[in-house]
Amino acid sequence: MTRKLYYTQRSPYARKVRIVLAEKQLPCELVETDIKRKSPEFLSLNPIGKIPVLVDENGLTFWDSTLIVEYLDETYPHPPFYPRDRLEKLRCRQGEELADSLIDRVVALWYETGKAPKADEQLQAYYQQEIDRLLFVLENKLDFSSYLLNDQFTAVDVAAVSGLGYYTFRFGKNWQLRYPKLTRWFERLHQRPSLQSTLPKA
Ligand SMILES: N[C@@H](CCC(=O)N[C@@H](CS)C(=O)NCC(=O)O)C(=O)O
Repeated sequence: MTRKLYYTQRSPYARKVRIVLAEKQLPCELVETDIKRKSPEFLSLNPIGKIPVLVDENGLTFWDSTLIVEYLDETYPHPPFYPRDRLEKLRCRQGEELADSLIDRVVALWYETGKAPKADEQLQAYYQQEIDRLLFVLENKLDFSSYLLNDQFTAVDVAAVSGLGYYTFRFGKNWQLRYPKLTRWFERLHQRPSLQSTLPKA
C-alpha cells in the first residue's frame, strides 16, 4: 500500500510533515484536499476535519502534525527529530508547541486580514502583537545554539520554520529587519532540499 498524506500545498502544519518525510527520504503520495468542502471519505479519516492526515503503508491513519512527526520519528529513527532522553524529548515537544502557536497566530492573522466585508482591526493588532512576542522568544533561543533546541535540526526547527515560512509567504520579509539571528537561521535552513521542495506556492 502506498503511504499517503492528505494536505494542502500551502498549509504550514502539513509542511512540518512534508519536511520530515523528505529528510527521512520516505516516499509519499500527496493528496490535495478540499478543506472548504470536506468529503465523507476525508471525514472518515479524520473526524476533526483538518489536514494533515497520514495514512501509512499498512493503512494506519494518523492526524495532527505533531503526532504524525512523532510517529514517523519513532518508526524511522534516522535522522532523529526528537532527542531520545525522556526529559529532553519533553523539552523538544514543548518547543514544538511554542512554534505551533506561532503557526496558529499567523494563520489567524491571515484569515482575519482577508475577512469580508471588514477585518477586525483590534483582533489583527492582537495577533500581530502575539506573533512579535513569539518571534522575540524564538530569537532569544538562538543566543547559545545554532538551532532552536540545541545544535541539531529538531522538530522545534521544523515547526518554527514552517510557521515563519508561511508568515513570509503571506506577509513578506519585513520581520527579518528585527530578528537577525532568526533570519540567519531561516536562510541557512532554506539551503536544505527538504525546505526548497516544500515551499508554499502562490
Ligand atoms: N493542530 C493541527 C492543526 C491543523 C490545521 O488547523 N489545519 C488547517 C489547515 S492549515 C485545517 O485543516 N483547517 C480546516 C478546518 O479547520 O476546517 C495540526 O497540527 O495538524
